[in-house]
Amino acid sequence: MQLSLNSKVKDVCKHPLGRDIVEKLLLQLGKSSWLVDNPIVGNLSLKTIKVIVGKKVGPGFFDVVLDLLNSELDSPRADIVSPTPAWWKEAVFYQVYPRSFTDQGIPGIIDKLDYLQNLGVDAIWLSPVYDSPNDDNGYDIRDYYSIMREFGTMEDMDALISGLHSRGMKLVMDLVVNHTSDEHQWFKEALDNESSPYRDFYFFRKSHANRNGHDDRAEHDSSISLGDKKSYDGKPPNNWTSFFGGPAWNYYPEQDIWALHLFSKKQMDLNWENPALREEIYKMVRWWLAKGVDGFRLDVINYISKFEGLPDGDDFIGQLMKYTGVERYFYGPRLHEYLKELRQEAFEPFKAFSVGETPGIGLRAGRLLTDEYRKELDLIFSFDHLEAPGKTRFDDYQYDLVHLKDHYVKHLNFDGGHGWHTLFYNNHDNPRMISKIDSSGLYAKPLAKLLAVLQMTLRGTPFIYQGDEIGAKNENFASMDDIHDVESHGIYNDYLAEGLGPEAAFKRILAGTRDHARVMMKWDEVLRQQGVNESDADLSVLRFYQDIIRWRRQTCACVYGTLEFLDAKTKDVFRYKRLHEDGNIFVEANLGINAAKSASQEGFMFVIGNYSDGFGDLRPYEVRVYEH
Ligand code: ISL
Repeated sequence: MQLSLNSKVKDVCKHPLGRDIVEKLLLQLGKSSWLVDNPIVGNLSLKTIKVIVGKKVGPGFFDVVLDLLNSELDSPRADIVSPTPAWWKEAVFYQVYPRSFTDQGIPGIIDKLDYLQNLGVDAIWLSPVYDSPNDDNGYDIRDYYSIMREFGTMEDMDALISGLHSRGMKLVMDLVVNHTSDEHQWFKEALDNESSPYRDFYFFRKSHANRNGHDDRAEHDSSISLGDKKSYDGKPPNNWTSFFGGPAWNYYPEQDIWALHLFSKKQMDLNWENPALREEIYKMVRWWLAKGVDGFRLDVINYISKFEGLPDGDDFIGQLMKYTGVERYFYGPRLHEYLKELRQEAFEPFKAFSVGETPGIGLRAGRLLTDEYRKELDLIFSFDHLEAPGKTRFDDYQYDLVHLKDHYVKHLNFDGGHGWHTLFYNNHDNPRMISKIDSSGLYAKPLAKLLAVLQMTLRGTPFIYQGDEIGAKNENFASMDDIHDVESHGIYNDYLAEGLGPEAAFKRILAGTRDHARVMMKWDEVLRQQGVNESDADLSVLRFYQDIIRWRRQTCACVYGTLEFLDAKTKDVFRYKRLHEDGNIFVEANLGINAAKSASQEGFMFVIGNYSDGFGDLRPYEVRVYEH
């Protein structure tokens, strides 16, 4: 059904994307869903709501939202099915960030394959190792077909693939196809020659002639010299902003043209509307798969379809989401079509695996991307569980695990068996989760083990990020000089431009910088944790990870068992069962530091926990796993 201003709030809530957006808003505002689900509000028309909130949200808001909702006509299936078995549902993945896993590039990773195998890992997701000028640590690819020199050679890559395969492990590479480096041959040719066939591989646009008023972002853009600013009329083609600070458009004075970059100024967005570009991408994916790669993690893959004409973003949404324009591409009108095509043309012939990185995608849209019958992606990474309601990554606050529990209760059974989930707490883009929960570090060890248990026993595929297995924490960076990430510096400059003092701006960067997760892997700590003479009662985090992964492997309930939450409404304690014909498990976890009553279940025997024994009240962040 097409929605219009005559539609009612309840119609919007019935729409999958509409419901996702409403829920996201309610979460941000800390309000209960009763606010929209009660019949009085539910029966109000959007026209009436517009009269009530119109001033606050501005004139274009409703049109923009309706445009977005009307671009999605499908709904997830309502029936319940049993999940089909797949290797990637059973596997434990481990993300390697090659710049800091070792300082030896790909040969360094090969040296650590035995370590990973001993840990119990089945597959690695390798962040980009392609040739790149490294403006964004390899997420700015210059040549998809060659390896970054400092990481090694194509022969090293082949050796990595065979080293993994000979150990029965798999390799998932990073696929960055929303953008390329501005040093990619396609972009260079496209910029230099207006009639190049590559011109339409990107978004080149003239200044927006009709934009009203003077856009002072141009004056603040220090990358453009004063002389150039004369020819540059201060009007980028639209008002979108970049995730890495400043406008999402780069101006090329010699050609008097702008090009779109949602990320850094050197990461130019690709135009997926162009079939020739899509064919180049599919060809490249097939080339890697033919080499033996087992699948891909698809970088910001939900951004590849932009609304036609690249219309301005809504200012109110921009303020709310911190980035202007996102609603014009985070769930674009041709996204499903492109994903189906990519799967069919490149993944399907190799039975390859895909996990999409999909920032901003909610529960229902997530199903439309991953439900098996839709033949799009196998899995997605969404990030709603990584921050508490109303908080962003750059807020300095204490993360409450009750949010995590609420998130899981809502999400993990929602796919009715048609889809599957990813279970992760860290990656190369986020500060360390255990530091967000407890900045004192006092509970780092029990917390690291608690997260390991949740990750290995909930319904979904675990993705360990390098360092999780030794309980890695945030770093004590002293100033911006210690920070290398292009995102942190871009956002820091935005903060200064907004009037924040250098100290306050640094404090925010310190809370959210991606560098916490990008420092060198602490191999001395690995050695220590491997070697310490410890009692079973106080295993190192590393030994605990090994144990729980090994146990997961032999416990079918952990993978395919049905998931049943107990006491879902009880705060502070998280209890669930996984039920399977080969045996059941029961997990209980104290989500805070106050003692909590244990409610062990009849017939279940204690298997593993993060304290010395499984008796009495639950201690701070204690988790216990039982079997029956
Ligand atoms: O969308 C965001 C904020 O809402 C960003 O956090 C965004 O999700 C994230 O930065 C996207 O990450 C991926 O693409 C980037 C790269 O820098 C990251 O390392 C990568 O994981 C651009 O390729």
